[in-house]
Amino acid sequence: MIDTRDVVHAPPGPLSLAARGVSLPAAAAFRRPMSAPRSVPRVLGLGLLLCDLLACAPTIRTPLKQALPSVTGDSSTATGPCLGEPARIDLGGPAVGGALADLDGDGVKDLALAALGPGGGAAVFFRHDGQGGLEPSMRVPIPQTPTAIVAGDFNNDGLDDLVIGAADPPALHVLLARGRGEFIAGATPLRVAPEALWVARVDGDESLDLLALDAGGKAVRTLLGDGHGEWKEGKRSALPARVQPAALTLVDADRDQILDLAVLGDSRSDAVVTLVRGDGRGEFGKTLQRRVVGRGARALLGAPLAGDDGHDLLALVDAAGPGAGSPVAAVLVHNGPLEYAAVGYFVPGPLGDATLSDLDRDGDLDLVSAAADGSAVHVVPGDGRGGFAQAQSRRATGLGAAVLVLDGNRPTVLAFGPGSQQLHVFPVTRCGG
Ligand SMILES: [Ca+2]
Ligand SMILES: [Ca+2]
Ligand SMILES: [Ca+2]
Ligand SMILES: [Ca+2]
Repeated sequence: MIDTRDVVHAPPGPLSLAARGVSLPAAAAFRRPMSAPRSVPRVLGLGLLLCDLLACAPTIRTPLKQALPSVTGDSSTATGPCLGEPARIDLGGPAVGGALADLDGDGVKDLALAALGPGGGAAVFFRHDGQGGLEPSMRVPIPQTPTAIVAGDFNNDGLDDLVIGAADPPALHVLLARGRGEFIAGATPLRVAPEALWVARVDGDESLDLLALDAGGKAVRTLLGDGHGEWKEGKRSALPARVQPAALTLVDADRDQILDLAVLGDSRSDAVVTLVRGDGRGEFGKTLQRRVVGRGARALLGAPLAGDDGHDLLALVDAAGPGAGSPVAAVLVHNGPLEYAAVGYFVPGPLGDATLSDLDRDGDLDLVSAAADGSAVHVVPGDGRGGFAQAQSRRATGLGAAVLVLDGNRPTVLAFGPGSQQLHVFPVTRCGG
């Protein structure tokens, strides 16, 4: 049984780290030697874009493995990664966000979800066996409505910590790891509830900061970390359009070693990627570039899609342009400061959340996306040059529109989100195998 009696939550107020520890149930895993601390996984952001996709010839410098587009759904001939039947874990309510962190100190990333439920908000912990097996571990009550959860080593001790955004009233709950599955809890009040959170270094020092999307999606604000697990509200930056949490990312678009903001939003009938310059002090002000990428903004991802530059962008939109009906993934390959080459691929859709992970371990990031209506999870193999092959879809009901990939010896795809009371755990298989 999970015992949460020791869980301590300070009410919103100055962060108190003197609270008692929160312990995960003892398990053999706790006694295994810890591996070296791993760096905080960050798939942040990105950038933006170029030309109207339809008018933009593919100009990626390296040749693609295949000619343009093609992707329209299931295929039995592909050899890339496929998803098996999902296992379902009841959450008692919808999860609003998930984060991967080594909760028990065994060197394997575990899962923490921020969820709603009959008993109120909670952080729900699952221990990961490294093979895709998830064991429910603990449910830590959050005395407010959780809105987002992120993981990072916020006090620089080599242990993964968690931050949970909350509303009613707005606050940031911090769970600092003490090792062996124990956490110290604290909270700090915010002026505006965060609809989503990102972990990044935005003010030039070595400690991790947070970027929060204001409820309503019209502005971001920086929450500057002090390296000890406490936060100070930084600058507020208005966004060029109302932005969904899945449609914002951080990339260094102008290559000045400072992260910039990339957002995908709707402007009139266009979906536009806007790159906004970061000033290195936590403010994002000057528009660097604005690109129409189609119609119907869905999601924006930043990652090394072609080569090792790391600042390419992938925008998911409902259609390439007026009169077009198929959802499109617009890939923007970063060729230099503010230089992008665009190419589009048809994808199954419409899509909700998306993430990038090398599911088949061939060294190239693959796109994992959830249908906006929670009816499917799609896997689109990437070729490492900005190209994508045919999508493979696993359909089921009530999946939720959020996806995460749990890495380990076997990558595992997780689907959850509003509209679903469950966590769905998909094994990754080889198609046709
Ligand atoms: Ca672990
Ligand atoms: Ca830590
Ligand atoms: Ca920059
Ligand atoms: Ca791959």
